[in-house]
Amino acid sequence: MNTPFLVTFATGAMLSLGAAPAQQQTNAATKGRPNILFILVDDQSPFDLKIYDETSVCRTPVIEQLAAEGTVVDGAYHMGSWSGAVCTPSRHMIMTGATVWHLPKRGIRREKRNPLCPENLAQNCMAAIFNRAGYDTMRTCKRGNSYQAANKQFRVVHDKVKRGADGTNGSAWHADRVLDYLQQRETAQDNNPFLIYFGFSHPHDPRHAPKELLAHYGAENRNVSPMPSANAPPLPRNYLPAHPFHHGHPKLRDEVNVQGVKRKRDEATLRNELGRQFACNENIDQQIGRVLARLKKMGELDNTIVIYTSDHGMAIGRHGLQGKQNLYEHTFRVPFVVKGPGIPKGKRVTGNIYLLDLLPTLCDFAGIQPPTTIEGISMRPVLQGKQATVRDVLYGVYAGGSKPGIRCVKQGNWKLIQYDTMNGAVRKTQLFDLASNPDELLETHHVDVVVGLTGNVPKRHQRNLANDPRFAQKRAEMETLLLAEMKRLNDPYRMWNQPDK
Ligand SMILES: [Ca+2]
Repeated sequence: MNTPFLVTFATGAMLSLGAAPAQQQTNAATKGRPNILFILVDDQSPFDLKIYDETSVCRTPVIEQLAAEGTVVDGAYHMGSWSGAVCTPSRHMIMTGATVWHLPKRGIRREKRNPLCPENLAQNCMAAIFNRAGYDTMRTCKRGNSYQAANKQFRVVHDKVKRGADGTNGSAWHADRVLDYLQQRETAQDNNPFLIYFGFSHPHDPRHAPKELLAHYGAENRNVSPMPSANAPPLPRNYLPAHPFHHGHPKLRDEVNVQGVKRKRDEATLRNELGRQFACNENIDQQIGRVLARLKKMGELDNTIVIYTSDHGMAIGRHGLQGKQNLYEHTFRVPFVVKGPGIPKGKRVTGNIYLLDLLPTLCDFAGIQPPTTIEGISMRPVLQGKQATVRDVLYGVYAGGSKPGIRCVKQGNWKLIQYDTMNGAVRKTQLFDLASNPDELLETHHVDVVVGLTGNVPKRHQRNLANDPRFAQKRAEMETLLLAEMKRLNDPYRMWNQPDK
């Protein structure tokens, strides 16, 4: 713990020395600190990837190599959203390390500014912190649905929505921006450590992917065949033709208006859409490979912390849902892989991390004292194998549709999800033991027609346990825990069965 204070002191001392040239000061202050390559994809379930579901047919050799050379976090989550645009709060949390109800907005109509948001949040975002510490900061990402006041503070910014199938219109464009930047650093002999925010606009819909990859996954960008292609990825184990009750957000774009899917949940449509998703994932994987190869050639890779994650997960047919506006594990969880100096190779850790823990973690690795606006916890001890988790209890929210919406709480293998939506018309509780029911299978997954489609025969106990009297005490415990988390995190709403305050 001594290093952050020493470096902070050193940096502060440098800043007060008016006489020395700025470049010289920075090099001295930052010597020996790691580079950071933060890779963020848009809308990817961890279960798309072989590293999280060995049955997945999605090819991502570069991510698998990262996992082999680094550490995979199994319990990585985004905290949720108060907006249908789940990206927006997620990306605010990544940028600031603040929790979901303390962001500049909180989805309350006619409220211009969240009174619980710290005044100085934008001055303590990722780029601002690392600029002050003498890092070179660069960002490429999709434009929009994020924290513009934070994004613009990177010294170099190339933000555009690039969701085309190929080259200059797709994922390669973002990689090219990073490669150009690395070339410029090399030409200028820039030796400052860098923080590169390497974001993609994919695999977010419409999932346009290169033709050869689509062909591999038996998918079409348009004119979806009414019969499933033999090469298309299989339906997920927890696929349903429809969610058993309304998800709570009427006319939600992601559930009713995604190009090529709309309201359809049939096998051919969903397998085609998964094929498109996997093709986009593989294309991203290739682009990451180009950047990592360049860093290796420059001799920078061994001193670079590489983080791979997504802003949130995705349903695409799982539980009969299509979008990212739910709290099942496929959507509440994110992929999270880290490789870098001092991080064990080929390890898996539970972690229980949120994306908002990223910023304090980066500060920790870079020896920067984190600003007080950061509520996240450094996961460095977890990544270095010194402890298993950073917290015991995880909270999730979706309040972007009818209020109060959906909440979940997770402790160990137990997870409670509650739905209070559609003006009281939907009031549901789900309780899962994820150790024995990791796919969160419901009664409906036991129906013959569903089993016929997925080929997955659930075990008897793989169902929602909320109304099973044997688990009444566990349900009560989890409900108590949910209320405690809602209070702790300043959730402005309460569920139907909770006291108002
Ligand atoms: Ca997203």
